[in-house]
Amino acid sequence: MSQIDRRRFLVLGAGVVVGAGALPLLGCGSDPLTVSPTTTGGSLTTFRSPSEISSVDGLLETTLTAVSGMVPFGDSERWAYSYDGSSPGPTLRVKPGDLMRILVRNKLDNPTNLHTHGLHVSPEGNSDNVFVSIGPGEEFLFEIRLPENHRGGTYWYHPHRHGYVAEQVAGGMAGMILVEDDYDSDPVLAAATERVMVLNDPKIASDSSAFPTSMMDRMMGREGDLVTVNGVHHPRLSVSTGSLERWRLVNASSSRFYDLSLAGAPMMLAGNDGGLMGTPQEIDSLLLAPGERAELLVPVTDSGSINLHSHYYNRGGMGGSGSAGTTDLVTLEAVGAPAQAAVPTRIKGAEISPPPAITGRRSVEMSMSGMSFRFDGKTFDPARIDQHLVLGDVEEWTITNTSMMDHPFHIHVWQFQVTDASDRRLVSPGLKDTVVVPAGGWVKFVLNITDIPGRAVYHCHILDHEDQGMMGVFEATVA
Ligand SMILES: [Cu+2]
Repeated sequence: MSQIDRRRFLVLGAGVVVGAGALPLLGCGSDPLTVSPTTTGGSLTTFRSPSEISSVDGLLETTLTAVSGMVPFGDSERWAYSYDGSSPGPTLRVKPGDLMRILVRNKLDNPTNLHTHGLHVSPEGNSDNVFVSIGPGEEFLFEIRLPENHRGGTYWYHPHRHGYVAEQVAGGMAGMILVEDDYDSDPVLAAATERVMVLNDPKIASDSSAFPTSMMDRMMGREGDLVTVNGVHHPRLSVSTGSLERWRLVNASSSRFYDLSLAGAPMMLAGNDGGLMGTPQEIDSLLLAPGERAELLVPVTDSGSINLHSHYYNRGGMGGSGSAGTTDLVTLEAVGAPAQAAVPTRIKGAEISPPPAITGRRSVEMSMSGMSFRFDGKTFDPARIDQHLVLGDVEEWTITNTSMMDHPFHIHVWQFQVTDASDRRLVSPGLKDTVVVPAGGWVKFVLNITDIPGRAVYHCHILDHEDQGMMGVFEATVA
């Protein structure tokens, strides 16, 4: 079926399927749907959004039960780790100043815990404390208070129990945290269609036998069998011309990098790890490493297909190929007469100030030796403090990578501003908590150590590397 025929079929179909106002994307030549459609916003579509839990009167209270077993997958099921049988888990929507009271129940055979990736919150006690270990059959109540001045943005949660992180995250335990901000009320932005997109690449199997991994998998960082968006492989949906899409993406894969591009519409980068930026900018491609987030604005002007692709990316390593070929992540079918979509040129209140004057410098080295993954020549030791930080300092960190593989560097509690990198395309104008340090290369960023004391970690976000020791401990103390 040609493109024109297909569009006509879609438009005709819209009138034929009365009741749902639906757009049947079914049975189009060599492009069959294998996933049962669900109804979202009155349109027939296979795109699914995770369920959502919002805070009420400053409190978000919920239980997340870590389980293993079958989860829905297309017309069938697949074996997964999940929260309450749902992968991804529910989206948690909160405001600055809110308290998140989350009871984690562990029904797995291994220990787990909970990390709120990107949130500027205390890493101690029963807050975002990765030193907590919840054994099989146990439960733990996390109470995480967002500061009143917390920046809005796209954050996420996942297990962070050292030694089990890659398996549990690759298996599907992850969910989005959206922190609302005053700038979200920008009228053009508020009129956009917001979509959460949790990217993962699970192994597809009917039991847990898919999960033990080879030494090579652990060295390279395991990758799954195919890519899913909110647990669905290559979802499609229909949109109207003249509308603006706001996509909030997280790379929740344990190792896979996504080199993203969009065909059929412009792609504008409006924000990344630490929230929106004042001026959205049109981009051709975006590298999204494990742990990173992006906010994309997509104005839908013409009818036809819009495709979000991920391209092959070589992240280095011995005999490894990085992520597999070009992959379709999401396909939109735009319908309607051509209509210009409004796009915000400036988002008031989201501007990022340049970093303050530097008061000190620090260097950290990421290295590999056989199956040993290290920071500054050492593997993780929770009893050792590797970096002593002092509140009030503004430090320039230089992260070097002496290995043959890219490693995404992530630090807890803080957002930083990347100022320079050996691969210039990795320099982002926004606030970041995760950045790729290229094989044989380096990244410089400024860390403004303002206000939250405590002990936490920095690590490689290829989670197999973290599990094998590529993690260090910092402690921030009052001067
Ligand atoms: Cu790594």
